[in-house]
Amino acid sequence: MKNEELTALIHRAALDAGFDLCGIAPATDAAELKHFPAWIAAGRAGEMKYMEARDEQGELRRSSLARVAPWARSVIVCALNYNTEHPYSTQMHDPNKGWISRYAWSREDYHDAVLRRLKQVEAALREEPWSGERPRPPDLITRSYVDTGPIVERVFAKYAGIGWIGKNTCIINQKKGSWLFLGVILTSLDLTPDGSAWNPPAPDRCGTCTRCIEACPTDAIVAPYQLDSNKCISYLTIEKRGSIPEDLRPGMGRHIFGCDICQDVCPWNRKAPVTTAPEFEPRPGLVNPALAEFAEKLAEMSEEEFRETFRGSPIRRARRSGLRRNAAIAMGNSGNRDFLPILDRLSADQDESVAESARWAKTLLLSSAK
Ligand code: B12
Ligand code: SF4
Ligand code: SF4
Repeated sequence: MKNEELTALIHRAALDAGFDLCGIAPATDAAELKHFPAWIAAGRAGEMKYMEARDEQGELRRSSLARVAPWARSVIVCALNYNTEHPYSTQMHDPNKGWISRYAWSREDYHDAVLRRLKQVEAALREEPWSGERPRPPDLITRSYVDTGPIVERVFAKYAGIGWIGKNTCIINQKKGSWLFLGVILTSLDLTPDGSAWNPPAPDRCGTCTRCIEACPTDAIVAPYQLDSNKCISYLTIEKRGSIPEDLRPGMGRHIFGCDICQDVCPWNRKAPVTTAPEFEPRPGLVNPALAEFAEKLAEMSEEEFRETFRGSPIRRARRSGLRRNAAIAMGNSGNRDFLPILDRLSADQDESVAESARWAKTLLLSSAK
């Protein structure tokens, strides 16, 4: 089998597995990776210590694939559309309701949904192309990752032709928009990098647009293509443990988990197609949930009930404590004094980050004009 045939087989396997896009990048360190050490040095990763993992020589693992996986020759990048037919956060203005990020509505955690499909492509690559004429290389290595590898996935997605890196730092595809999850397969095979008619590499199509930068309520996009996690609502509501810095709370609006604003306002998402993957159909109660109900339900749940209710959901990452803290802040930002009684109760909560956030929210509501 010729190299082009191998590439075609991978594309076909990716489509069969249900991916929307697939491309192949060389496993070389692209220029964009040079920004990574500076990003870490500036503290942009906040408390996400896993981003700072270093090798024995003390080098950041994610800054060089050539160093961390010298055996890898190619990176197969696959993308899965998770968009469903529901309005954008920027269209929802009910002060009684909060926002959970589009990607987290799903019935199955995206890590599992993407990894399952990657394993299918990996199996096809390990089994199908080889015959007596072209026996499988005995030292063939393949490794699938969704977030978990020492890789800045978006850089390889760019060189695989999946899309360009937008000023909001997301991978955007000209036809599919940016509601895409990424997954990568590293392989020791020297595959022909992409550029097929199916998926040609795309130039940067942000042009003079700066909508995402202007729309970000916490100014987290500190410069085009540069995001400071410490300020990003996605980081604050999902990754940050304990209290959220007070100066950032007003900008969080009514976000309970994640944030979609810099993608909602992107012109390339105006006509984004919807997914065909059934696991991304929203779970009941997660699209624009009523804040009081959401907070009450969480308050009544034990930790075990929480784990059970959200089994297989990305929501679990924020933990029950984080979600309750976020809901309290969201109620404060709602401007709706009907939330005062529930905030009163939460102010005496055993969980100090919930109690403290509720007290902050109460003060904010009481100080705002009626
Ligand atoms: C840590 C992380 C986060 C952090 C930090 C985000 C960030 N922008 O770095 C937080 C928690 C904030 C986050 C939020 C989100 N995330 Co996230 N996240 C990751 C993770 C695990 C690592 C990202 C990383 O390495 N960041 C480090 C920075 C330096 O890299 P980068 O932003 O990609 O930046 C590169 C380019 O911008 C480049 N660059 C290009 N041109 C230029 C020009 C200049 C001048 C400069 C300086 C740099 C530069 O330099 C960087 C590389 O060194 C990846 C999975 C993975 N392993 O890659 C998912 C990932 C990026 N996240 C994803 C998603 C879906 C989200 C959210 C949409 C979730 C949500 N709705 O809340 C938001 C989007 C926020 C946003 N605008 O980025 C998807 C993105 C898919 C896509 N279409 O792009 C990924 C790929 C997960 C996946 N497997 O699908 N995430
Ligand atoms: S996800 Fe939200 S907070 Fe983070 S950069 Fe985008 S708009 Fe800003
Ligand atoms: S909103 Fe504009 S600048 Fe931002 S990513 Fe989309 S096209 Fe690029």
